[in-house]
Amino acid sequence: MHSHEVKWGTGQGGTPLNRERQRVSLVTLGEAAGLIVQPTMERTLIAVKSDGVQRGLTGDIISRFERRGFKLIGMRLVKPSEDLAKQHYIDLKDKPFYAGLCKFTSSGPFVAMCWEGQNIVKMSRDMLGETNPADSKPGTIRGDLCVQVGRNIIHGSDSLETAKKEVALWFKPEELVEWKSCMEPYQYE
Ligand code: IDP
Ligand code: MG
Repeated sequence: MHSHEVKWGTGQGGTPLNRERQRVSLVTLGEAAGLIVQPTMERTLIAVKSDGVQRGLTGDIISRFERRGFKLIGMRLVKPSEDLAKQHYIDLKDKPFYAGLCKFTSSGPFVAMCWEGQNIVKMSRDMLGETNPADSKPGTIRGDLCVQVGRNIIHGSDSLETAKKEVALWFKPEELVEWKSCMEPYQYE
């Protein structure tokens, strides 16, 4: 809950406790009416690629996102078609490694996940490390768990705009689950 994001009307005076009560009921009303959206909450596509799944690293990767405090709202284990892989990596279509990358991706298995959290697009990219594991710092996923750029085990959307496109590419709206985490008050103030 971000009290500073709630715009007050006039004349709400009274004790701090009363003001807090008013704030809470206004926020609840606003949320119920769909008027208050938490503007900094983001969704991103994180995927354990086939090398990561084959190497048994799916659990470790999920665990890192859970422990960081992000919320899993969609997950699918798939063997992507070559068309889907090509679409996913469309921005790289002119690169010499594009065909091999798409072929490898479509060999599956591939764990596509949608994660939600404040500022998650940038924070998850930081968790991944650099594209080339050789440049990735220890402590990052790629810096801890892999060696070569063509086998860098994980995908993460690189911008909010890309994230929206990629989440829509891998998930139908009904495959994303809206749920309230009981830990939220201990992760966000
Ligand atoms: P990213 O995964 O860190 O966002 P991108 O530049 O979007 O990196 O590249 C997508 C994927 O293509 C990389 O994760 C990697 O698997 C593969 N890739 C990128 N550069 C190379 C390369 O030089 N050789 C082989 N594969 C590459
Ligand atoms: Mg990328």
